[in-house]
Amino acid sequence: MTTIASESTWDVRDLNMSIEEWSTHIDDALQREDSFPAIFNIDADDTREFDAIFIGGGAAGRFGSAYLRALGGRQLVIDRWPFLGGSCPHNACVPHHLFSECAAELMLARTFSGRFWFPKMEELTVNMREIVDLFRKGRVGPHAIMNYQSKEQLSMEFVLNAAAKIIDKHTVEVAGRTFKARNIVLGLGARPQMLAVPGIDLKGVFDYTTFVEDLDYEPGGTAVVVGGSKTAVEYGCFFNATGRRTVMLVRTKLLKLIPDGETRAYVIDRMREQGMEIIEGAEVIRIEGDGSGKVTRVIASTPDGEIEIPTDFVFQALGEIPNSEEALEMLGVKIDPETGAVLVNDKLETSVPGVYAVGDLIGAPMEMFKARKSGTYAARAIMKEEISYSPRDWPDFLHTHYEVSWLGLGEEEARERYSNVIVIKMPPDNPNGLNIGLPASDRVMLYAMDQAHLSGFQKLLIDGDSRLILGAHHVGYGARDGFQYLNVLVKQGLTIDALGDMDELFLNPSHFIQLARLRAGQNELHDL
Ligand code: FAD
Ligand code: KPC
Repeated sequence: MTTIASESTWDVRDLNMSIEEWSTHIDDALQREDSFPAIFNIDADDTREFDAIFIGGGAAGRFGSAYLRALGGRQLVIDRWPFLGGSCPHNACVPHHLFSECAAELMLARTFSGRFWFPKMEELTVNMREIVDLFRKGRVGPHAIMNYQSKEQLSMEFVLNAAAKIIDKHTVEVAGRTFKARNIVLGLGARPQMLAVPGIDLKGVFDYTTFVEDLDYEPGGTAVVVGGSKTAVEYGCFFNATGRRTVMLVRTKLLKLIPDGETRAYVIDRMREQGMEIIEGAEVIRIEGDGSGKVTRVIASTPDGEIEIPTDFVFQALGEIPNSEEALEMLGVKIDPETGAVLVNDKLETSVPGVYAVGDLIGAPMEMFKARKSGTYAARAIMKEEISYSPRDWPDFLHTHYEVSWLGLGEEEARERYSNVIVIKMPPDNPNGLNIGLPASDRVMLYAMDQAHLSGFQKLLIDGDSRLILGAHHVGYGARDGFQYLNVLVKQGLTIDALGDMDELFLNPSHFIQLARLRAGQNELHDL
C-alpha cells in the first residue's frame, strides 16, 4: 500500500495506484477531511501551456477534460473533493438509484407480503440508517474507479482535495500553487435550495446532501417531504416504502414535469395506493423543535387550513441553485438573476471571452447527459472545432416506486398542436378500470398475474396524418434504456409503420413495437 507524505500536498504522478489503493486513500481523505493533503497529478515534463483549467471535476469537468485530452490538448482539472466524478456518485444520482431500487423491491415485498417466498412485511419498518451507511461505504468504489480511469487510462492531469481560487480569467490558485491556462472552464455544480422558514437548522431537517452525510439516528414513524418534483418524489417513495408514514407537502402541483396527464394520474394514484399522503397547495410555515434542537413538528398551511405534523424527520427538495457566486465576483460573468445560472452561448462560452461554463452551473436541465455533453462541447470549442450545443428534446425519467419514462409530447399538448392525434395504450380504455394484467414484462410479472392494476402503463401518441410518433410514455420497469434510443429515432422522424417493422424481443413494452405493428397496417389510423 502506498504511504502518504505528511506534507500538505501529495504528488501521485509516479504512483500507479490500483483501484483498491485509491479506494483506501479516498476513504481516508473523506474521514480526515482537512487533514488529508491535496492530491497532485501534474506532468512536470510537459512544458506545454494548459489549453484549459476545469474548475470542478464533476461529470461536466471530468468529461470535458477527457475530451480535451483526446483531442490532443492539455488540461488540468481541480476538485475540492478527493475524487473525480462530482456529486452524482457522492450524494445525488447514485444514492437516488439505490433508494429507488429499495422502494421498488419493498413495494413488491409489501404487495405479496406473507405469500410465496415473501416475508410478512406489515409490521416491518426498514432501517434507513443502515441503507445510508451501506451507501457511504459503497460509494468509495465508484470514486476510486473515476480516479484510476482518469489518471491511468485517460491521462488527465488533476489536483484533488483542494478548493480552487479564481484569480483572473487565465489564473487559478490551488493548495498554494498557481496555474495559468489559455481558457477556464467552470463546472462548479449546484447546491440544494433551502426552505426560508424558521426551524430550518434543527437537527432532523435534511436535503439530499445532508441525508447521506449526516444521518446519525434512525428516524421515527413519520417522514415529511417538502417539494413536488423528482428528488422529493424519489426520496419520498423510498421513505414510504421503508414503512413510514410519508406526507408530501407540495407548494403547487405534484410532478408537473410529467407531460402527459393520464400518465401523471396513473403515477400519483399508485403513490397514493402505497399510502403516501400528498397535500398540494401546501406551504411550510415553520418547523418546531424540542429543547435539545431536534425537530418535533412541521406547521404548514394547506387549502383546508393550517396543519401540524408531528415528526423527527423532514426532507426538503426544492430544486438546486447553481454555484455561480465566485465566478460572478472574480470574473464578472453574466448570470440569470432569477436562477443564478451562468449564461453561456451555444459554444458554452460565458460573457467573458475565454471563460466557459458547463453542467449544472448553467442551469436547467440539471441532468447527467447535459453535464457530460456540455463538458465535451466546451472542450471541442476550446480546441477550435465548429460546434453548437443547446439541450433540447431529451428523453426524461424519474422514479416513484416505478420507473417513469417519457419523450416528446403529452396528449394534451399533442392535441393542441395536431388535429388528428391517435392514441395507442395499454391497458386500453376499459369500463372496469385498470384491472388488466398488461403491460406485462420483466419485473412486473407477479403484479400482472395477481395485482393487475399495478403492472404499469404505456402510451404512444401518433399524428394520424403524417403517421409520425409524437410522444411515448411508460410506467413500469426496464423502458428507460429503450427510451434513449427511441428518442433518437423519434427526433429523426419515426413513423408508426417503421416502429412496427422493427424486430422485437418477446415482451417489449419499452419499445411499443408490438402495439405499433397491430395498427401499422391501417391506412386510416385509429386509437387502440
Ligand atoms: P457536480 O457533479 O456537482 O460537480 C461540481 C464539482 O465542483 C464538485 O465535484 C465540487 O466538489 C466541485 N467544486 C465546486 N466548487 C469548487 C471549487 N471552488 N474548487 C474545486 N472544486 C469545486 N441526473 C441524471 O441524469 N440521472 C439521475 O438519475 C440523477 N439523479 C439525481 C438525483 C439527485 C438527488 C440530484 C440532486 C441530482 C440528480 N441528477 C441526475 C443530476 C446530476 O447529479 C447532475 O446533473 C450532475 O451531477 C451535474 O454534474 P456537474 O459536473 O455539473 O456538477
Ligand atoms: C458510477 C457512475 O457511473 C455514476 S457517477 C459518474 C461520474 S462521471 O463518470 O464523471 O460522469
